[in-house]
Amino acid sequence: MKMLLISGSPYARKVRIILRELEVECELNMLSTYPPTEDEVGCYNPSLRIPTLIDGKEEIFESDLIVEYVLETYGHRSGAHQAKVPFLPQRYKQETKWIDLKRSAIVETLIDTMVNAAYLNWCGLTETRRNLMGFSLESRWEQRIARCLDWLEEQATPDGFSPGFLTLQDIEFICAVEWTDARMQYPWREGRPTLAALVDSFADRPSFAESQFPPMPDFLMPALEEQGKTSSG
Ligand SMILES: N[C@@H](CCC(=O)N[C@@H](CS)C(=O)NCC(=O)O)C(=O)O
Repeated sequence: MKMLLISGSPYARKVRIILRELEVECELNMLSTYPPTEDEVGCYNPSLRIPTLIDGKEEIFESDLIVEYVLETYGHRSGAHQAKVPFLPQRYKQETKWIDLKRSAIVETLIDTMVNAAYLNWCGLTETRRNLMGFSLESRWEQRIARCLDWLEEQATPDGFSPGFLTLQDIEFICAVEWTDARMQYPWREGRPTLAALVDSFADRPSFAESQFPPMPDFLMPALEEQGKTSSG
């Protein structure tokens, strides 16, 4: 099995963490250029995005589908149960199905919005004018990010969203906020002590420690400084 990815992708990192938790061998094919080219990814994934997983004849894309595939195919691996806080190799627990799925959905909205906000900023667009419907995209996104984080703060415990286990929702959330720490200066910890404690509680776990995001590339540093100025007013 091999996966096409870049080391700075929050979508790829969650798959990496799950593979590591399940002790599934996978060749990590780190792409050296960004964005992925037609030649590298186009023959596997029409969206031209990573992560893309190739397992024999099966080519899987979209990180959530990759997660489903990995859990269905390799979720029974015993390694998953050996840790003190075991990884729960399923998308949700039956008794908390809808809340688990809603948490995953909100975390996905959170990371998509944060990535869009960062990309807009890296285009030099720190303030767009109101659109034809009368609202500005970035203030709507800012509002959404804050509301999603506040909603998650109410749901979290310092030991995870379902204490006693490492769940998919914990992994998805940690990948989302640690990406923002590495790529934009968004103060998500402020006023959200439970989420901060949750992230810190898993920091030393090998699957997280080994897949940390690399530092911001030099060519994005000016944008990061600009973001810092904007968020501190
Ligand atoms: N919904 C997709 C998002 C994947 C995604 O946006 N990947 C980024 C890297 S973090 C990418 O490949 N971007 C290239 C592009 O937008 O052309 C997933 O969950 O896999």
